[in-house]
Amino acid sequence: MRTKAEYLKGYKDLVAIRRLEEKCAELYQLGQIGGFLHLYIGQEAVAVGISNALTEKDHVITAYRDHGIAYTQGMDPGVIFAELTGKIDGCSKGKGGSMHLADTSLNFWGGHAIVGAQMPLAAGIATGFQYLKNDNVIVCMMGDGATNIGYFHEALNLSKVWNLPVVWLVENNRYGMGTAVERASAVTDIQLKARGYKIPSEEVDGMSVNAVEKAVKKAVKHARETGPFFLEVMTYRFHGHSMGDPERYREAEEIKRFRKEGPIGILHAEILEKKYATEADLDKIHDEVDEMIAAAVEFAANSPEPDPSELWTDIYA
Ligand SMILES: Cc1ncc(C[n+]2csc(CCOP(=O)(O)OP(=O)(O)O)c2C)c(N)n1
Ligand SMILES: [Mg+2]
Repeated sequence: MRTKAEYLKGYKDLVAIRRLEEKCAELYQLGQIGGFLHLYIGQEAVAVGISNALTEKDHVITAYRDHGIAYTQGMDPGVIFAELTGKIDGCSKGKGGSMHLADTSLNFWGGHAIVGAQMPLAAGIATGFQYLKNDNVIVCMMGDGATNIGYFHEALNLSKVWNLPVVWLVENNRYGMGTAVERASAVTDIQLKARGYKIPSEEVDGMSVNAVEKAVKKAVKHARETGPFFLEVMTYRFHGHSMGDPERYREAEEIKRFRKEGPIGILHAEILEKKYATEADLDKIHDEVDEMIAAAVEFAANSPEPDPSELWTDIYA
């Protein structure tokens, strides 16, 4: 982000993801969202930074913590809520749900619930791009926990052997479910894992939209021109792993410390310092977002249930 308009758009996107997620928690508690629900609160700057950095040639794939990146890739919040609540106007007519938002017309190849499953898929998509010589790149997001999975090593290895146009992007939020990185990973400086496959890597401040945007731009350029690049984005999730997590594995103090330096507060202060907006202007952005989210929830509420015949459409078996 450079211009005033870009900063304000970035701020609005952060707040929109936050409100969208808060509303999800509410709908879950009301029993309107079934299955699992993994909130993105605290990690918003990663999605905003990634989408800011991408061009129409660039694509994204991720894991199940996918609402934020779906939104920044352009998925309408009404469509997101419809999918989450199992309605016909959802991106997969309500059949995918929270962990499987996807719309390839938005260059978004989806959320994936099997930890690490998106990595071989990303390598395959990148192989397709390379074969078609279309200059496209895919950014494959994953959690820290996913870097201990076999898929990770297979996908990274092949991506370097074939110099595929892929950016491996780890969202290191310090935990995989209730397990801290240092309890699950022999190498806690996760970006070093990429070096084992001769893939260049960098650590990035995931609380800063601009830091993520800058790093992703550089990584995508490398992927387009040379081959894979690896980013370890340091972030933190403010809520539990999924709904109903008793969170016995971390101290309340730790959460408080990260919340104080959260992505929205950081950008809020930066915008005021640059005099790009006043407090009142930023309050107005919050009001606009509240209206947008309320309209989106209403859209989903009014969307019909899928017809039972939909059970047999758009499936493989
Ligand atoms: C192959 C596989 N093993 C285990 C699980 C259960 N599981 C769901 S999320 C998760 C933790 C993953 O943590 P991380 O990759 O750090 O992502 P985060 O939830 O922190 O975003 C596990 C083990 C799964 N979904 N798939
Ligand atoms: Mg994690």
